Amino acid sequence: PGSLAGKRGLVIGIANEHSIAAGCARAFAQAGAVLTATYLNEKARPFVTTITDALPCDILMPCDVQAEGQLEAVFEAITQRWGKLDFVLHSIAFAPAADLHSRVVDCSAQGFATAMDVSCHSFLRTAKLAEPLMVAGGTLLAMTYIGSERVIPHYGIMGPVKAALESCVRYTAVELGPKKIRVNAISPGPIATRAASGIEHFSDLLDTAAREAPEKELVKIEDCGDLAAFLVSDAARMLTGTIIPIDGGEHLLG
Ligand code: 0WD
Repeated sequence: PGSLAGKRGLVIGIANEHSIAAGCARAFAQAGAVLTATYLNEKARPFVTTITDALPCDILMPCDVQAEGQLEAVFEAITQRWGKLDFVLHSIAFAPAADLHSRVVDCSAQGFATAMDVSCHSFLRTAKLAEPLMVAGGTLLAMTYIGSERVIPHYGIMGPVKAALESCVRYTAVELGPKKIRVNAISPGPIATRAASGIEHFSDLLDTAAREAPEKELVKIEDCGDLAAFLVSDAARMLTGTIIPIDGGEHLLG
């Protein structure tokens, strides 16, 4: 049995086979976990089932975190079916294109609120719903990017949003620590996904990473999966409140 044998986890953020969450879901399953997965809407569903059909996935439900009641319905289904939860991966982000492509200075109040709601506050809502199900402790994982700390060209308003997400990881780690609920974030280098394609000149980030990261190689979703599987395993039992870069060392460079 793998290191996640007997564990049950929720994966939010598989959009297609290229999604970081898809790499994580496969790694969780490989290590023996049983999953609940969500898809954004009916249009996305077939791309998600391509992944989940091959995995031990007990529950598959729609979840647009902005749609009233959908996140709650997922947790209700988990409560009915499992009565407990060991880990959650939150791997979603969104900013309206106009705000993403504008200067941070010009971000609209509505665009800012939407980006923060989908990409950050939904993590807090997920944590709150998971808390009562993590009776024997658990792990919450978020997906972030170094644009939180450094000004990365064209990352725009997602930089401040990821900074807020990382801060939420630290605060919730302190708040939930006494219940043995650990909270961490993975910070991958650039990966060509659909979300990434919304960032202008994203291929420049890929080129730079491949050329300049110490390991001279791009991080893959399988690499993120291996790290995620470790983080939700008992082997990471004393690890909480951290932001872990997985980028071949690119974060070390100026
Ligand atoms: O280089 C990258 N790709 C990096 C991504 C580097 C570092 C971090 N990340 C982060 C992203 O910011 C995000 O938090 O990883 C996370 C996962 O993103 P991804 O795997 O790169 O992208 P993708 O496969 O597109 O998955 C993100 C999904 C959305 O996809 P689309 O393409 O439809 O925007 O987030 C989901 C959606 O499936 N999503 C939502 N899910 C529920 N409710 C919502 C929503 N309202 N909005 C977007």
